[in-house]
Amino acid sequence: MSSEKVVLHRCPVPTEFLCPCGRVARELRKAGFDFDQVRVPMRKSARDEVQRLTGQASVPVIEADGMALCDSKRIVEWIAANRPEAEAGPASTSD
Ligand SMILES: N[C@@H](CCC(=O)N[C@@H](CS)C(=O)NCC(=O)O)C(=O)O
Repeated sequence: MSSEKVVLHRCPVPTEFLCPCGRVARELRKAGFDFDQVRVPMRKSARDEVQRLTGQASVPVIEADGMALCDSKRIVEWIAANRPEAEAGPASTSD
């Protein structure tokens, strides 16, 4: 289980349904994480913080447990393994 607040760096797309960033936001919420969101510029060349954290410019990126993780599939796997409710029972598979 993650002990620190998670930070999600995500694109400016304002919905939760059109892109990998929205998917990660939905999964974090569904899993019960308390998380902050940082909107990054649409232009990859302007994503200095993401570049510094991960060595590449794609989002979503999460900061959690002292590490930065990129790629939505890997992030969703991390969420499943570290969700705050993990001690309460198995994850719901519906979405
Ligand atoms: N395979 C990546 C794709 C990430 C992705 O497409 N991110 C979008 C924002 S949701 C992006 O950064 N687009 C800008 C670009 O690729 O130039 C993942 O699943 O994390």
